[in-house]
Amino acid sequence: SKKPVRVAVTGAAGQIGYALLFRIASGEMLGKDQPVILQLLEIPDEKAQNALKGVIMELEDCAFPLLAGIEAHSDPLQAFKDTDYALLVGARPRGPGMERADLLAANAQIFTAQGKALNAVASRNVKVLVVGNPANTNAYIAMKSAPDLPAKNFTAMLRLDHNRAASQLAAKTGTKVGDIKKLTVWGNHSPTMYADYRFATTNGQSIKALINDQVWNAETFLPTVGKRGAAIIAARGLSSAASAANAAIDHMRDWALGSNGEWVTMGVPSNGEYGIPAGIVFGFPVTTENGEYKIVEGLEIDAFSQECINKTLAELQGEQDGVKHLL
Ligand code: NAX
Repeated sequence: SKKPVRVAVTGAAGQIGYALLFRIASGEMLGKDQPVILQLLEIPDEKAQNALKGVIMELEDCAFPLLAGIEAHSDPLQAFKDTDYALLVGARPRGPGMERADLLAANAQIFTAQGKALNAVASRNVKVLVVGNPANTNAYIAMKSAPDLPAKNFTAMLRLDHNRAASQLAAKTGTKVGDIKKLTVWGNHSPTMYADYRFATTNGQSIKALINDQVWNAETFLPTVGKRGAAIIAARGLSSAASAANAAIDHMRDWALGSNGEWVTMGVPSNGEYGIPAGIVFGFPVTTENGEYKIVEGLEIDAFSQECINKTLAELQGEQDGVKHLL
């Protein structure tokens, strides 16, 4: 049987952690033949550490055959030791009265420390997914703080936006979500993201042609996908957790095991594709194979799309400028 791989998860006692860890341990992320060792990180706070102990008791009680070990940590230098995968979920949420700059600074501190720890102790091929918000900018900070690791291995989660868009399109076209291909989401994981179905098909038919309604695209579809997180908070009183965990599983599974030629959306550092300045962590369409992703190139960008991409890029550049002095 395969040698266990190490999977670090931060914010492990949080909502997303609770929806995520059991699925990783059951083999849904890395395959039903891949044993895993979970290296869980929480803040040193006693309440968080106790909650983490409770989650670990439940993981033990699942008796997952693939779960080869569980560790609880409060220090990233221990949690990231030799880790092959790192899911950075824990982040500082915006508190009452907290300014945007304060939020960026608090997260810059967390992701600088975690990037440095990954740089010091993780596997040299560690695959990093940042879920904690602002996800793209946090991934950028971690990447910049880990100069000895490949920059391309730092990614941000746009997959929830991608999956939300797919589900809206399936409903609109009356087709199955599993039949939708060649969908993508450009940009920042925020309401400015641009979910783009111009190339998408369902059962091989062009979704754009089926819908044929640019007003619906601009005034219904994009706002619905962009504000879906807020709609879930309004309905549930809590932010999306199970769907976020599911998206994290999808992102890592496709990266590790391949997308079989299909497009998926990942937030990855640009190499200048589509005029996005190099280094910016941006949602792109990618295909994945043999543990590597490749940005889909050569897509035509029409005027409406360019406007949307410019808007989400400007927001990301603003975030990046806001943390530059901290790196
Ligand atoms: P919770 O507040 O339930 O859990 C976060 C956990 O992280 C807490 O237990 C906290 O103690 C821990 N934590 C905080 N700082 C830490 C640090 N420096 N090291 C280790 N652990 C730390 O939040 P949850 O609902 O689980 O959401 C987690 C993050 O995901 C938030 O930043 C949230 O905004 C973000 N999201 C990102 C999404 C995406 O698509 N990229 C969607 C869902 C979600 O909103």
